[in-house]
Amino acid sequence: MFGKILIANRGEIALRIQRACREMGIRTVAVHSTADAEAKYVKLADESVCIGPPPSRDSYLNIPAIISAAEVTDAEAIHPGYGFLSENADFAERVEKSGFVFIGPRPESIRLMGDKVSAKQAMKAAGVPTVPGSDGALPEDPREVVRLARAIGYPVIVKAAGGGGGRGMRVVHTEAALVNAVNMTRQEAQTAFGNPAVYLEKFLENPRHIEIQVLADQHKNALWLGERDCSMQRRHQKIIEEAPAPGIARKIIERIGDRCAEACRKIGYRGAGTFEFLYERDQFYFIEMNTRLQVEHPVTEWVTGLDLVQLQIRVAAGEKLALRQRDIALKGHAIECRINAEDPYKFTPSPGRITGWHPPGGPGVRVDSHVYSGYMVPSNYDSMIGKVICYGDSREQAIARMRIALSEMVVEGIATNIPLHRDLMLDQKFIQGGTSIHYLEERLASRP
Ligand code: MV4
Repeated sequence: MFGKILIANRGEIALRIQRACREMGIRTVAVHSTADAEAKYVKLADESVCIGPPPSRDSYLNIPAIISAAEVTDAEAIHPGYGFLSENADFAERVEKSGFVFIGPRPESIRLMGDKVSAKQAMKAAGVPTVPGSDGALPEDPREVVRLARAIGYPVIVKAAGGGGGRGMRVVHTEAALVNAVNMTRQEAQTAFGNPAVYLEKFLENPRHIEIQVLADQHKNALWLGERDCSMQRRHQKIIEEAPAPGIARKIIERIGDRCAEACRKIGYRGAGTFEFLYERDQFYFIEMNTRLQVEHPVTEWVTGLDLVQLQIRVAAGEKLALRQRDIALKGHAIECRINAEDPYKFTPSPGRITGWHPPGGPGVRVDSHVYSGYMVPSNYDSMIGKVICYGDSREQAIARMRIALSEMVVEGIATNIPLHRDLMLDQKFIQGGTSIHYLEERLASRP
């Protein structure tokens, strides 16, 4: 096992990774920007290195500075967390070329999944059901594009191969609008991603967003660790996630989960990963794969009883998975509310000093956060200041505990979205379960 790991991230996930390392007897190196110099998780690490000024591109995205920090501290491995460099294949490659272990997939897997066209083709070939659409990138000839869209049937969606997570896509309802939409998306894709390749899919009007967690070792063993329902989102930012997904037959999910694990074996995947699906009318359609640990991993941890970060570290060190698929059983229900420093209904960011921090507690409550009374929320990074995760034997109990947790929670000095979460925990449609990806935005739009 590693003796020392460098954590190439900040905030709650830097603290989460640190805790896993500490439990495993691994020393930790925190890297931080000048904006995070006084953060408690930086002081809690065994060592820390300042890697640059506040802007991410000069610090948390500064590859040479991070590799130098690993060299001067004699770290053996680098955990990238989520966001920042976590899905940057060039970073993973440079980490390994410099003699460190990248705690994540092989660079080739990151590259394969980073291109949404090659990701979809690989997963389709590996037996994962995908959204009907163009088989690969669109040809130049507009007549062929028109033919393809007719075969798929309107509405269609044009997506950039270099996009993902909601960037670089356009819905097209009629043939008259098609060619212009394809050209516009191509141009934007060239500018934003340096890759003009685009593809077509049938546009699903009212799906849910369900994802499957996987974990693979370097010896061709792969497991799927249940699913998460991440449909409660606004502008591609998830705010509530839960496991398991309410109202979906276990048989259907098990078939998809087994396909995901098998696909991991086929492509020689290693580490943790997430298969993203749209779910509509009892059917799963693969859209993208994330090759990192996700923000919402705690809901999976709670219903499986596993520590995903420790498992990531173990498989990165070359250990064989000690678990078999039959050892994985989902128990109970977990819900996560992301707590953001923002206006709860206008969504404008609210950085500044937290003057009072009173997190909830009690049975079935977990709070993953790096903040404290007196903490300054910097304006340079995203607005998430923590996550409240509640567990129950049933979904009803998890919701009831979340209501209590949110009623106890007080954050002073800045605005947070806690009032929105309190509303949602009383929302009849949410309580019923199974709302689509559009539900939150529609509800916010119709607020008096
Ligand atoms: C779609 C779709 C409907 N049909 N693809 C948005 C983010 C990216 N991961 C894929 N996205 C979508 N792809 C087809 N064929 C609707 C979305 C979508 C969405 C997906 C997941 C979570 C939130 C979303 C919000 C708006 C649109």
